[in-house]
Amino acid sequence: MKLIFATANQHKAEEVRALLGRAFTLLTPNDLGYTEDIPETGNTLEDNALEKARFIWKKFGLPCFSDDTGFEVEALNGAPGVFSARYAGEARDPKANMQLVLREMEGKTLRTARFRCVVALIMEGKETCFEGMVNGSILTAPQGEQGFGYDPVFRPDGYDCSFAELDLEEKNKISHRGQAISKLVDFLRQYEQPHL
Ligand code: ITT
Repeated sequence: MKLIFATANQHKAEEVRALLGRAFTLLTPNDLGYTEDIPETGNTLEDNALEKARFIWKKFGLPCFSDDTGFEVEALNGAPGVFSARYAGEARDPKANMQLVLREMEGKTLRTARFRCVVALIMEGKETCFEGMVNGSILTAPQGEQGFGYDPVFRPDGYDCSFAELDLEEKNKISHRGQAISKLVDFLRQYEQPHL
């Protein structure tokens, strides 16, 4: 099955490709020659995920899904949340975003944090959303080189390392995105061609 993943983030695409396996051919807008921004102007992850999926669906008319993810820190009242990509400004610099969150967390003892991910699918014109979430805590300094975004400062519950110290398969097993994509795959089973 051919699916478009409405993202400009190649790290997300790499994680999702590993999760979907061979039953799906995953294309990104970039693979189809579209290199401009995909609008995301909503105030919730759900709104943004739907906006991105609708935009790409209208452009290409192929089955399509998107992913909107927020890093939610309890002591910051859920920030950066839906503003995770541009927390430190319109440059959308992941390192600057992470450093800003760390500065705002200086001296705070409440370290609870989570990633929440909403995947929006448009299939035969019908919209469906899937959610994944992973609880953990925010570290006081970055650790590890793998992953992307806020991974170096997030320690998932039950682990003594950051997301950036796990390899892609290990992160996928427990991550917000891994959970949401696993629900997407279950849902897509109904569209599989029966084997004769
Ligand atoms: P697309 O909208 O093109 O998919 P994006 O990077 O803008 O890509 P989001 O709007 O979902 O993605 O923004 C989420 C922000 O949170 C962004 O800065 C990412 O770097 C970060 N992020 C997303 N998923 C993450 C993950 O699994 N681990 C760490 N940081 C993540």
